[in-house]
Amino acid sequence: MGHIVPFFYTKKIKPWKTSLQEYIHTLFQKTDLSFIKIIVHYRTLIISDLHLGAPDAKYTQLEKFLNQHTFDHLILNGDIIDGLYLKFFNARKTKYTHFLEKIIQLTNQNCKITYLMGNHDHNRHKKIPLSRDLIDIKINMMYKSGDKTYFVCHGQQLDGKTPKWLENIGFLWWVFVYWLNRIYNRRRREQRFGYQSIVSKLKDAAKFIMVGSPNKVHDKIKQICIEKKVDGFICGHLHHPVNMFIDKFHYLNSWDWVESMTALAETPDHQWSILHYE
Ligand SMILES: [Mn+2]
Repeated sequence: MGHIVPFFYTKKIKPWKTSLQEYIHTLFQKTDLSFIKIIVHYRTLIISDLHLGAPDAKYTQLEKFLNQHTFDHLILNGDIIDGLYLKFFNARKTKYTHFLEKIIQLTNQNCKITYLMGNHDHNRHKKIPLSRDLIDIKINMMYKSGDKTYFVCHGQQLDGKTPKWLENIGFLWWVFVYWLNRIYNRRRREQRFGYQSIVSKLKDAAKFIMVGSPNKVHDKIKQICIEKKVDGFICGHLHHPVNMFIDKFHYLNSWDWVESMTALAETPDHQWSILHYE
């Protein structure tokens, strides 16, 4: 069966016309329109788990992402610096210091910056050029979004207590896993396969052991919301994106900048969403 061709297509088009059409078509296909920047303005942007200092930190992508948006308030919600990595390997200091300086420069554009300490930050802010005059550094905060109040913290508050020695062994295990993940994915790239994360699967398992099942996590979050008398809970740490309600409590998780490259964003009219770097 042949195709039914509308009568106007059957009309013969002059050869010069078709070649001009083709030329315009290819011109549009070849034109790189990425220079057109669509800048979206947000009231607040929340990013967490950057793990600066570790080899998997996404400096360039994060810098591009921050340039793609404008915002009045940036909340660095913990694990910004991988203190344990720096303690054990003491490397890449210049790279992360330089990057933090760039983040601090945002304050020149009237952007407020809050730094909430995560379990990997380990008081490293004392040794890096972070001025408390420019950046508000604390453990957690209350955040007002319209008529709702959120309790914001990195999320280590959800973990059980871990002894220091276990923390150090765990850290070295993750260094190994990330290394393995890099090698595995380099091979996959060579064979033209897509990215497949060994890390995220093992992280899920580890968080399950450390924090408990998702239901347990939700119970803890609910309990914190009741204790703090808030409407919602915002964290990172669990390396999972979340924008959901646990009963009447709004739970948001910003995921990370090691693998997923995501942020939580609040529009000026207090709508929350998860942004992905592309
Ligand atoms: Mn963490």
